[in-house]
Amino acid sequence: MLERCSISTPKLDGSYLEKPLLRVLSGACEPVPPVWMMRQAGRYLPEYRAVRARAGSFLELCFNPELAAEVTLQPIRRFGFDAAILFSDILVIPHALGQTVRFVEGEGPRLNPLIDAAALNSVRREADQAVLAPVYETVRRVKAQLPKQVTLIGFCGAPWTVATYMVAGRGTPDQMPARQLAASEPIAFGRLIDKIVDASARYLVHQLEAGADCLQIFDTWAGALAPQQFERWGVEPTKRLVDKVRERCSDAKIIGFPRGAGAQIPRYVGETGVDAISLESEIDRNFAAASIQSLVPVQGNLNPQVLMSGGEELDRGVDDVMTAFAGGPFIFNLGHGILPQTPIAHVERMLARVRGQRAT
Ligand code: 1CP
Repeated sequence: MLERCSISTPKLDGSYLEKPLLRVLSGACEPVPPVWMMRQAGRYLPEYRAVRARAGSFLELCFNPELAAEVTLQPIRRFGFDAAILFSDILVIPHALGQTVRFVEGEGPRLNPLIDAAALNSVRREADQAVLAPVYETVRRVKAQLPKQVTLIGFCGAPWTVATYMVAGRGTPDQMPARQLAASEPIAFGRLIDKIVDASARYLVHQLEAGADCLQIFDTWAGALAPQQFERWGVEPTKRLVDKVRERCSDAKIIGFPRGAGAQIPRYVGETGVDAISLESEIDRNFAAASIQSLVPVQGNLNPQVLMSGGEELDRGVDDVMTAFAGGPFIFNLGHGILPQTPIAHVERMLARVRGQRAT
């Protein structure tokens, strides 16, 4: 168990000392928590919309190192966040595994669904690294331009969450198609999960080699699984993914985001070995502080809707989150991605509040 407020840095190289977010991931409590936002590069920023319009399709933006690096850096320049997150998407892995992926404006991703065992088995064994190479180039470019105190976060989707999109072909309210196929074709579904684990491990290792300082694994659909299924399809594959990354990069720092996993998160921490947990807005804060933050540093939790509302509701929301997690290592963030309609002034107000400056 991690001792509260102790620095247990495995490798005290310069980057740990310079970057507040990495210090927190090593167990330190910062008097002012480092802060960033999920989906911080996105439609709420006019400068993002301008680049997005030039890029062509969304995937073309993800695979254009010059433009992807530019949109990764935009929120750092505008707000001075403590972390930049690589601009890409979790669905570049299905794309590199040979599945057709496209993004429909205003709707979201569309893939050719995998409807039966034969379709599951038809997925390529290995990701095409030529497809992913531009993402690594984006990491190198961002790294070269990032202020030294800013942490660069690489990421991928958790195997379960990526599989849900590969099976359903899109986001659905409960990702039922993947739950059904996992139940009716567990062997073929397990093989798909294995392919995603291998491709994602390699993808993350390449991101670290290109300059990512730490990683986040997004398991957006963890909460769609009942506990036993979460163990089988959520925890176990994530553990293998983490182990494979650490085989190559033993000191890799990894944040897990098992959204909706609630009471199962302490077990997820113990079994997967992630270094920190990103907390959704809906989680019970007392539980999270007592049973998760006592194990590992935590991140997140501000409701994106509260950020969109702004005003005093936002001030109270920020204060509540800060108070709940003041007793241990903490990174300020949202519980999920920023909503596209969010006014920029609200982000500024949130940052001022977190950093103890007077609200403007
Ligand atoms: O141009 C646009 O505005 C398209 C919207 C968009 C953006 C900005 C999509 C489509 N993806 C992204 C970038 C993205 N996606 C990032 C970049 C870094 C950042 O945070 O700034 C990251 C980390 C993701 C991760 C991602 N993509 C997740 C996991 C986190 C989460 O939000 O739950 C998921 C589930 C996706 C799939 C996806 N990509 C895009 C959409 C709209 C969705 C969700 C689709 C759905 O479930 O209906």
